[in-house]
Amino acid sequence: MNVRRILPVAVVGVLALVAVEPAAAQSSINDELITDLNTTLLYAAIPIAIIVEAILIYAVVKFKNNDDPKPTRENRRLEITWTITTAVVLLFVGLASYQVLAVEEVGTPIDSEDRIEPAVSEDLEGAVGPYEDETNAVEVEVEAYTYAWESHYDEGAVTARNEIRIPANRPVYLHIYSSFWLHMLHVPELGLKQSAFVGEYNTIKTEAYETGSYQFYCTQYCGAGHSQMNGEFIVMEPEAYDEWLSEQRAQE
Ligand SMILES: [Cu+2]
Repeated sequence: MNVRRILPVAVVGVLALVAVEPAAAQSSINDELITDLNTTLLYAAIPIAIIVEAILIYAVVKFKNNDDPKPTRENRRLEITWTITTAVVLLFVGLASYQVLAVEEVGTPIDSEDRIEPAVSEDLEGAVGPYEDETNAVEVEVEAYTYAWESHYDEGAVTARNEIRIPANRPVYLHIYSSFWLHMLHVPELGLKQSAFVGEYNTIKTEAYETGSYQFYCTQYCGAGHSQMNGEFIVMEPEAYDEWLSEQRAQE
């Protein structure tokens, strides 16, 4: 067996894997960014893994009956090659990751002059409002306490328990905080995760593509009632959301 025979097999294996990859529908921009990065890194990792394994198997087979092994002497060309190759791989991983981490839906929205004041009900720092040109943006306050969640809409005019509702296809800012020690909001299917601190808002941004009901829960162990800290994250049609909100407003 030699490298010339192993390499074509490796290449065909990678291509086959790429071909059978199903085109998954993404539920939110956050989920899309994270899944795409994962796929990109996987496609870089698979050929590297196959090449390394192929060289290993080749060496095992070729040198298995060597009764008089000689130590490898200094090989400058080989050392330069693997140093540069590793640097290129790490640079690729770093750049690909940075491009996603720098996006505010995965990183954190940062306050700037072209944003409006956040619509929040508590007198706390840290909340970041939508951009001036995001006229259809929605802001929801998410409050964690021991042991449940409350979502507040319209600066506290409407409140719901263990349920968070947002419209699809509109920018959404979730201002998360805790009224009693540390908790963490996690909506796995939408790629959302952020700590709920006491005395400070943490804003995360999303835009959901698929209407439906997703589970959310506390992912920071917080005490005896931790397992009850879950609820429904509901993505609604924009018109249905507006209707629901005005109905709630009329009731309260
Ligand atoms: Cu918890």
